[in-house]
Amino acid sequence: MALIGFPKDFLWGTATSSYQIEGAATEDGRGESIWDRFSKTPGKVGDGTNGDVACDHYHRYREDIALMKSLGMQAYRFSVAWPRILPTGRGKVNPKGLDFYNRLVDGLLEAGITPFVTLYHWDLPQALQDQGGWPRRSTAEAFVEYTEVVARALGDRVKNWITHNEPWCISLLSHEKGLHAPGLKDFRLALAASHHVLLSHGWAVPVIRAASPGAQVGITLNLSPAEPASASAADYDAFRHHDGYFNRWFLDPLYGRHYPADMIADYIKAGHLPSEGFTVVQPGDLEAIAVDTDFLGVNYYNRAVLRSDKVPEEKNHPRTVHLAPESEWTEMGWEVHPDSLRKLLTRLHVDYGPRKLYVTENGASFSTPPDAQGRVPDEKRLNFLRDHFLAARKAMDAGAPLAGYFVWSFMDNFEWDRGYAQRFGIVWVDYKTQQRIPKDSALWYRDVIKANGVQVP
Ligand code: PNW
Repeated sequence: MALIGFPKDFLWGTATSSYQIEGAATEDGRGESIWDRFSKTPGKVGDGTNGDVACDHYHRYREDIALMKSLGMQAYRFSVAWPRILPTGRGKVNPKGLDFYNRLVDGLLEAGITPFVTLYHWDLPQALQDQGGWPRRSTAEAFVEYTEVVARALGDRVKNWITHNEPWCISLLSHEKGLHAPGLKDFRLALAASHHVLLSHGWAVPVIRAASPGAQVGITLNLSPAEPASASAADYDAFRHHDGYFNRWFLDPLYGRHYPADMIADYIKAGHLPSEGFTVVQPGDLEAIAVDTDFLGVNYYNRAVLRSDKVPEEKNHPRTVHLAPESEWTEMGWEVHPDSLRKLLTRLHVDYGPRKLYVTENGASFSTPPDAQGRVPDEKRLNFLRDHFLAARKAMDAGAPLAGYFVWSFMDNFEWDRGYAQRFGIVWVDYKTQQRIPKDSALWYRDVIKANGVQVP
């Protein structure tokens, strides 16, 4: 056995988000979020469930922190529920909402765990949705007000901030495809939402810095490393479009370029933008979005292989094809492809040059119930994590400034439109008893953290 080591100050942790774990949906003055509304709309969540109780983390956070500590976690990425802080999105602050995150942060620091706070992981106050939500510019203004409240309350102790989780999901998955709240299917609204999410990031960064001296601030994107299925020009064009749609549309403006011209042309041609172009962009917006950040957060799950033939159910985009029969697939139907993480991190370093990178999410859905002895043998997840850690390590050898890794997720939780059917946790959650059982992958991860490296044969 040999140890593939990581740098001395490399941060190992796990990630969660508020709506997926907290429960206590109507407690202590929390307002309604778009995910409360969406998940209770029949037909939106596969197994008909919602986040009313979830992992009951709102009441069990002390035990959860103790479990993290026992597993040797060095960092924990969680999100703040906007409707706990400002129940109707703007205006009067709900002190009980802030109290919860104050207790959580204090508990983490006492346990020696570094908190990484995501300000927006999808639970928009329903009241703001009723006024138009992210397609409206006023929602970006509201986000900055909310950010200031949270950064002032926690900024003395929290020094790592993520403005948004996955702008592509917030805008396109939710407003174009309609699969996530608010469940709209309108490409123009989706593109307007994407701009206002990025704009709100740009405006929020200086506000966080002012309230939290010495803060490290970044944004998290879900990125889709892609490749053409063949060397044909048509497949290359399918790849170009996919890369523009998922990756460059967000990366280019964040790193000081305009929205990609080839995508604007595609969208005008398809009728998703007016012939004048991306008219929601106002003077000064691109400068705001290109604000200097300390790190880029990367959520990586799978790659895409593109070919140009269109399929009826996906009229808007070239289809993704599965070309590798030898690949393994997770229960989400996602291909296991660790080398694409290496390529992605290397590409980000070369093409965009972020000061630092964090993998803010990476993990796999495999459901492996406890055996008769109460052990949870999730060998597939363990192998998945090991291979991805090693791929990330290779990207670091190629110069990618990766500073830490957050496994998705600390525990099984509410997997959005899939409900509780998909389990991403390294800790098993029994939703009847709320018992937590560290899976084999969690025990293995504890050893990785302790050794600050991965044992390979
Ligand atoms: C991310 N897609 O979501 C989220 O940040 C997590 O909250 C979530 O639990 C995790 O990944 C696992 O799904 C995504 O359709 C959801 O491409 C859907 C997609 C991507 C990311």
